[in-house]
Formats: sequence, structure tokens, C-alpha cells
Amino acid sequence: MKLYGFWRSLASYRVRVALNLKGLQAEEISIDLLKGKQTAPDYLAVNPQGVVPALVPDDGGPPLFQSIAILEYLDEMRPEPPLLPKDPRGRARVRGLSLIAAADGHPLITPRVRSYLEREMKQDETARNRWLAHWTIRALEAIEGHLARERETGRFCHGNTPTMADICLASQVIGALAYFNCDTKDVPTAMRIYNTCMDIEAFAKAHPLKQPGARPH
Ligand SMILES: N[C@@H](CCC(=O)N[C@@H](CS)C(=O)NCC(=O)O)C(=O)O
Repeated sequence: MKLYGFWRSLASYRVRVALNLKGLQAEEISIDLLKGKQTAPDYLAVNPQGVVPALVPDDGGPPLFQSIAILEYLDEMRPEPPLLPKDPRGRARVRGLSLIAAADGHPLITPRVRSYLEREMKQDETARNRWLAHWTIRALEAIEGHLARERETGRFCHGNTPTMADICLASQVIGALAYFNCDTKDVPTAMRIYNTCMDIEAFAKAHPLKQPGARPH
């Protein structure tokens, strides 16, 4: 398989962790988002949305897109270890937690939104940084609201084994800690689970700052 990704990308991180958990290999092809390579014609031929990740399985078909859809594909093709619980209610909860990060929080901090804020809305760096930190922590607080009070929460977001929700939570916390300097004191359950995830090699070795070409800032 081939994974089109970028070291800094939180959505690529999600796919990297899932591949690691499943024991699957993919050759990662870097699309440099800092140089705008996601909108180059050769990449738009891979993913017309101009975003990473895109996963090209070995089946000769077109690339798969959207990290959550890719995670579910990997889970269906390689069911062990499962990324979703067996019961419909549990699956709904894990998908819901995942989507708070991947569908509500993360889109607001992507390069295309940041550059629109800068170029079209004329927001300076301080204002843009406030925006990034604000929406990142708001998503984590929303997840915390569930994790802290629901009895399904265990060592991980849902029970005692990692699921898709933990992958999405970890991506959101990485944004908070590594990129946007968020104060995470009000999301203790999320942080406890994040730290548990990071003790697992599949999560730790996928970290953006451990990828080739990563530049801490
Ligand atoms: N919802 C998509 C998000 C994809 C996305 O926005 N990826 C970012 C990197 S994490 C990207 O490629 N952004 C390019 C841009 O905003 O120009 C997913 O989960 O796959």
C-alpha cells in the first residue's frame, strides 16, 4: 500500500497509528503541505480535495480518502485488533467521540483555513494563533465532557483497549501540545488516556515529530 501523507498532518497521523495497530505496512509518500504541494496537479490527480491522507491499497483501485473512512476500511479488511466495539451503541459512541476531533475540531485548524484567515480575513499571527488554540481545546473539552462522566470510559476512551476514538483523541492532543501550546489542565481524562496511548508503540512511533523531515517549532 501507499500512504500519501505529511509528517505534520494530524489526519495522516490517524492513519499511521491504525496501520501500526493492525501490523500493516504502507510506503509513505510525503506531500509537503508547507510548500503547498497538496494543490499541485499531480497530487490533485490522487486526491481532488487537495488534502492528505490518501491511501492506495494493493487492489488496483483508486485512492481512498478521508482518515475516518480509511480507518474503517482498514478495520474491515483486517479486523484484529478491532478499532470499533461490537455493539451498535458502543460503535455509535466511539464514532461520535472520533468525529468531535476529526469532523468538528480538526477542520478548523487546517492549512487552508489558516491561509484564508491570513490572506482573506487579514488576521495577524496572534489572532490566528488564538483561533487555532481556541478550536483545538474546545474540541478536547467536548470530548472530556463525555469521557469524564460516561461509564463506558475505561483505560481508553471506550473500555480497556484502544479504538478509533483514541486515535482521534491522540491526534487532537498532539495538535494541542505540539503545535498550539494549549493549556490542557481542564481535560484531565483526555490527557490521562492520551498518555496511556503514548505508552503504546503504535501510537508513539507514528507521532508527527518522529517522522522523517519533521521540524519542531
Ligand atoms: N477530514 C480530513 C481532513 C484532511 C485534511 O484537512 N488534511 C490536512 C492535513 S492534516 C491537509 O491536507 N490540509 C491541506 C490544506 O488545508 O490545504 C481527514 O480526516 O482525512
